[in-house]
Amino acid sequence: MTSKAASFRQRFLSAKEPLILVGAHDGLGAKLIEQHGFDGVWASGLEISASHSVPDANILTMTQYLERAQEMNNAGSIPVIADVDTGYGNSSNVHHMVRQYEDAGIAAVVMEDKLFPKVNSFVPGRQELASIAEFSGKLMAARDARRSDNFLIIARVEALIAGWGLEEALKRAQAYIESGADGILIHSKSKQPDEIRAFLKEWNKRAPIVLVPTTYPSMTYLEMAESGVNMIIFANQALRASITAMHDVLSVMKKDRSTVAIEDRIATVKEIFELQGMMDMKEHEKKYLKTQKTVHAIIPAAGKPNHEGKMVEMLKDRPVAMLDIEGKTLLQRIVESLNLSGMQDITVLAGYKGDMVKQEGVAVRQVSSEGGILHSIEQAHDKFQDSVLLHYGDVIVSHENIQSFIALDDPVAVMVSPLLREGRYKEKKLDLVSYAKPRPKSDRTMERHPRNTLKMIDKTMPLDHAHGEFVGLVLLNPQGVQQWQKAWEGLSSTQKKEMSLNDFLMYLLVQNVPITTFECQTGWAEVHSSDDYEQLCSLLRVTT
Ligand code: SPV
Ligand code: MG
Repeated sequence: MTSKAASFRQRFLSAKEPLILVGAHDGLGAKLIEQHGFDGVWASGLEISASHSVPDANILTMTQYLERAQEMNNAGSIPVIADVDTGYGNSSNVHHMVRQYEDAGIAAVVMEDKLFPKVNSFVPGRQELASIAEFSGKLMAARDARRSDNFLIIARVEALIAGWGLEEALKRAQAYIESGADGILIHSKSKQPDEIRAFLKEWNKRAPIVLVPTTYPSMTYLEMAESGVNMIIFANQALRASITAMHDVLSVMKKDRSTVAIEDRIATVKEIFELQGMMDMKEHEKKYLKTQKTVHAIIPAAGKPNHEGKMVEMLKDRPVAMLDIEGKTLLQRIVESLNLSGMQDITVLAGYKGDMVKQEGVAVRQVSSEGGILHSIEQAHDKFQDSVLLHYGDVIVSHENIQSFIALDDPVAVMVSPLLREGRYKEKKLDLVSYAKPRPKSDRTMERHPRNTLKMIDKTMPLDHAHGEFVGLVLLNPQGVQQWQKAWEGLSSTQKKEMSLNDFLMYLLVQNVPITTFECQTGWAEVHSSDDYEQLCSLLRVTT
């Protein structure tokens, strides 16, 4: 692969039109400059100093300037041309500087013929020039130090800045080219481009030229192109723009004690994430980060209510998940439990009164309220990767239980409550569960969440055949996700539309997919009847 330095050298030396570089002081600035299609980044000494809140006068060390240049270089794929002031000392410092910058992947350096420590060219007063001989020696040291000709060394002539006139500027430029510089940056602080025009005319394209039109912005790109300029540097305009924007929002926030008025003129946090590569990092994590288990939670909450009694009235305008339970909706409580268990990717499938379903921090998908629960789960097909937790929208489970449940690594697991109450059985058709190898009733166990293997799940099972009740949570590990998908693909479209979750779990068993049962004696509740609802409210009233 061609290095940035090699391709920049080629473009700079043969430029038919001037390349345009923009000044920056950090990786973020460099990223924005690249996004806008500029040819390169100018690692500006003025900007880097200003961003440290110190004068542009070699207050910082070479290492500090280099670190920033490297950061800008790493931020993207366009070349970085570094402002290295006077080379940070004499010819020995220059030798060291060139090695460091070249090794860091910087494409070129621009070194100025002032005395160390320099002062920014626009600051009135001391602008001391090195002798031609001394600076030529530094250029020769720079040339000898570079490992490859691709690394460009551009000499910056400060004679016009120091008020030494056109003749001196031309003399210096010629001497520097003869000492091996690859190009000349001729700098001016004049408000009009006249002295630059005069220089360009006399110079007559003898060697590549770089301009920094900070004080003479009226000089057009066309004129610079026709005068044979190879590169233009807009050295500090992006920093100046950001200072103005920051003043603007800071004063509004101070005055209003609020950010409302400025929200629509500032970048979104999402935009920051994009610029800093957060999405790429997440993709990487998915691929390489094996320590953290990713569990996608899916909450089916689309079904039409088939409740009785007072619940009919309560669910007239909202699904069960949006019932208010002591100041928070059931959904909010479910999401809090999931968040506390470390789950962030949560998808709610809303159908019946779906526009009522709103919850911070979750993705709500509108699905049809017709068809079975599996049919709506299918709408979260894209979430069937890594591990998946299906969580009914009408149950609430403590985060301690969820945490222990999702720590399982069995292909398919269901959460079961071993407490079966006859009264409840009579009033509602429970999802009853029986185990393949039930423990004798008297057996003690040291396990907090005893496990078994599912034999049957069915609403019509006689109560004395059952070992527990399905709580409404199913966990699939990556292997279980695949087995689930495979079994699902084998169903006819009518089955897909109508099959209940119980039947599908039984179908998995028939396909030789074992299902683990995971017991939770306490720490869960469902909201089916108005009694359930009132009981849960009073429970939470006591504990919260
Ligand atoms: C810089 O950006 O640091 C420069 C250009 O050297 S100027 O500030 O215009 O001198
Ligand atoms: Mg500078």
